Amino acid sequence: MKVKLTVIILPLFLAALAVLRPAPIAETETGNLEVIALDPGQDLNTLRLNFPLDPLLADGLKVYFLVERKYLEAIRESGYVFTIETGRFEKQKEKSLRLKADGAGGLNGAYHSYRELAAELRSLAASYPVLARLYVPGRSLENRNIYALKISDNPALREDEPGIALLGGHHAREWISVEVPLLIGRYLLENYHRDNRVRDLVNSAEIWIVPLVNPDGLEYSILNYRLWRKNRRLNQDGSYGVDLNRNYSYQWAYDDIGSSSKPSSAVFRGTGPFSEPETEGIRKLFHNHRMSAAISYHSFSQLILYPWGYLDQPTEDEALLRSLAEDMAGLISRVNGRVYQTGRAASSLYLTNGDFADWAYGFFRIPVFTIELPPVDLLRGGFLNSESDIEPIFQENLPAALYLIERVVASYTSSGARAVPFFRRELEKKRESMVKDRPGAAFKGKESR
Ligand code: 0X9
Ligand code: CA
Ligand code: ZN
Repeated sequence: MKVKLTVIILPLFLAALAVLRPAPIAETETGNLEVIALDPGQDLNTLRLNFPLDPLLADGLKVYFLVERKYLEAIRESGYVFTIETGRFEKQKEKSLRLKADGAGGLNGAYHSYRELAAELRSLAASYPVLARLYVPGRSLENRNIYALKISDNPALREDEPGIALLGGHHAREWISVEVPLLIGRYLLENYHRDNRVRDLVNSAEIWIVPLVNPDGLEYSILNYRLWRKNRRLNQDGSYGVDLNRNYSYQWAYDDIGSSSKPSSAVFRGTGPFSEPETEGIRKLFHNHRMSAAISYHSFSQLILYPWGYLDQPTEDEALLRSLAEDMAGLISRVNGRVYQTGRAASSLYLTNGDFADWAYGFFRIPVFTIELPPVDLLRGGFLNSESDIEPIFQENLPAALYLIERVVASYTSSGARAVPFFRRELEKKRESMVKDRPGAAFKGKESR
């Protein structure tokens, strides 16, 4: 199935932006980048095979990529037609000299910086000690915590309950993807006592809220360069960043279309599977706590994607994954009327290898979805989501997340072998021996048995 990207560009806003001069980008590693827009009728897969391009978005009319300036001539000579749109992407450096990331009305407005997120998670864990416990399954390169808020009854104990992980913030610039899992977590806690459904779900599952997989990248995006995507690894060649959503072990480096071996590429896969401490933290979390389902929030395009991403082939569980995705999309559209298209990840605009979803499904055989949240509100706040997007995007995603948790709980409690979520245990075992993954290191978190 072909998934169409459905971002809607508002012509008015484009006209307003057209008068803005391209902002000079001072940072060494971003100074040589341009944003180009191409007609999607052209062979973009071949283009991406030949040049390191960073896909930014598609709006149904054009596909936008970040690319190093030195490639522009060669791309043109290969027969591709594009326009340069760099001026539309304002840099925040100048503002950041005056404003800090933290605090209301700062550079990131209502969105959470790392520090704000840490404070919020600590406060939730402190306010709901009976229902929530904060874990740190890993630390980033710059030594920030990767937080995992566990929400369940008896949260300090491992109980025989299915785990559901809601992840966000793999990509630095996708700020809304941090807010949605955080707000879902807060909603569960705040409504536990007044909503029977929420109470039942929280009592019968272990819900892991991991809103920010890439804290270093987020801070860089807030303070330096709004469109930063990767983590902040200083690579061999002097460039920065590994794409954390290409650094997972399942089919890592399967080909050079779905990820890049070139460090300066926006989809650089790293020097090896789990070479980055951030993905290693997620790996640990999943190896030390049995997960039965996961959603990885990204932005944007309004899509619900399921594996595979590395190859345009169905998984053995595609029918079930598809029906879950369709059910979730139906629940989402009922809230604000926004349509999220569903489909196999690889059938969408491009292939990926080493992404979280392929790994979590490939290794654990659980239902895993990548949800690409809605596009920017172009009339408010520029290219990226406005502050007023946070609440409606959370609201529309809440029923879908609750539904997935509910389905997982129902399947878990009705199966004889309780560890089996949706898919067969035998396959999971077989897969474990097939997949090259590092053996689980001892968990250094605080959880007691
Ligand atoms: O490229 C990614 O990692 C995800 N898109 S994003 O624009 N948020 O960076 C997509 C991951 C899902 N996999 C595939 N589409 N194959
Ligand atoms: Ca529990
Ligand atoms: Zn993303």
